[in-house]
Amino acid sequence: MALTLPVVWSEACLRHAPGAEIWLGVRMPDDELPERATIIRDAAAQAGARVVAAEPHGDAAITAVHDPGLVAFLRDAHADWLAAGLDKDPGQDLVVPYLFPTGALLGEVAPHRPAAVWARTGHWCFDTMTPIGPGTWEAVRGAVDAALTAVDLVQGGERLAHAITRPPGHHVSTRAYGGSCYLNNAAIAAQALRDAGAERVAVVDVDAHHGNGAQEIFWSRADVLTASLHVDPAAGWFPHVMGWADEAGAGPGAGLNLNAPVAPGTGDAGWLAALDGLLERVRGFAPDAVVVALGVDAAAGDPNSPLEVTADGYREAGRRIGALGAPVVAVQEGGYDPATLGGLVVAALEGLEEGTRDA
Ligand code: SP5
Ligand code: ZN
Repeated sequence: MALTLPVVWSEACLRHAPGAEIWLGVRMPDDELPERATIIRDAAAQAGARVVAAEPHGDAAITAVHDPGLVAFLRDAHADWLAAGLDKDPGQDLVVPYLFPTGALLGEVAPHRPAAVWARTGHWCFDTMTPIGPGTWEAVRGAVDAALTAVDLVQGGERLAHAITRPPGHHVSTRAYGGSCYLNNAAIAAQALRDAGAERVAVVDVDAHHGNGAQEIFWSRADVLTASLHVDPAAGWFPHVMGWADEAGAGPGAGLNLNAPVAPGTGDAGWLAALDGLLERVRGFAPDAVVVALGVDAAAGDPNSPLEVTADGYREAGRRIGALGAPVVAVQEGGYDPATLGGLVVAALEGLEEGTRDA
C-alpha cells in the first residue's frame, strides 16, 4: 500500500548534533542522531509520502504551553556558555546541568535565578543526558515549525499529517526539558489544534517511554486528554518517577490522564490490548483531533527499550488510532535503531492512513 500523506520536513532538524550525552557522569555516544530524521524522510518518501517543507511559525504557540523563561534559556544557553568560557575552562563544550534545585533542597523557599551561567541549566533541565550544542536551538525550533505545519495541513483539510520532529519532545513539561527532548512538539501541536478551533484534543503517546511532558502540561485541563502506552517505569525504566496507572489528572482534568504501563518483554498482543484499553476511553472523550506522539522505540531490538513490538504491531496501532475518526497529527518521538527505524515509521503511517481513510 503506497502512502499518500504529507510528511513535514525541516532541514534545521539536522543541526542538533551534540556528539555525546552524559550518563552517570560518563560522557558517552548519543543515539538521538541527525540520521534518524533523514532515514525517516527517505523511507516515507520512498513509500509514496509527499515531503512538505516546514513553514516558519512564531513563538506564541510555544509559550502557550511552555514557560517563556525555558524558551529564552534554550535559545541563549549555548552562546552564554561559550561567552563564559566554559568550553575552555573546565573544557565542557556542551551545555549540561550541574546543580538541581529540587523541592527537597528548597523547602518553602522559591528558587532564586542562579547568577552563574553554569548553575542555570539545572533550573530548566531535569537530567544529564540532554545536552545543548551549537545547532540545538535551530533544530528544536525547526521541529516545532514542522509540528505546527502538520497542524496547518490538517486544519487545511488533510485527514493525516506527520511531522519529522527532531529532536523529539514528549518528555518536556511546562518548564523542564530532558530525556533527549527540548520543547514538547506534541503538546504544542495539541494546543495549536485547540487554538484553531478543535474543542477537544486527545494526545495518544505510543513511544516506549511515558509521555510525562503532556501529562504535566495538561494535568488539570478538561479540553485535552492525554494517554500514554509505555514500558512500566516501576520495572526500572525512564522516566523512572512518573507514568504509573493511577496518575489520572486533577480538577477539571480528573480522569483525563491515562497511563498504560506494560511489562518489559511485552510484544504485539499485550501492547495492542493495552492500547485498546486507552482508545476505548479516548473514544468516549470524542476528540475533534488527535495528536499521536509517534515513538517507535517500543520495537524489538531498539537499544532504549525492552518492549518487543513489531512493524505489524505499529501498523495495527496506527489503524486503531486512525479509526477513532478524528483527523490525526503525528509527531515523531523516539526510535533509535537505524536499521529498522524507517520501516517502523512507514508501517505506523500506513496503518494511520488506512484507519483515517476507513473511519
Ligand atoms: C524521546 C525518547 O525516547 N527519550 C527517551 C530517553 C530515554 N533515555 C534513557 C537513557 C538511559 C540511559 N542510557 C544509557 C545508555 C548506555 N549506553
Ligand atoms: Zn522513547
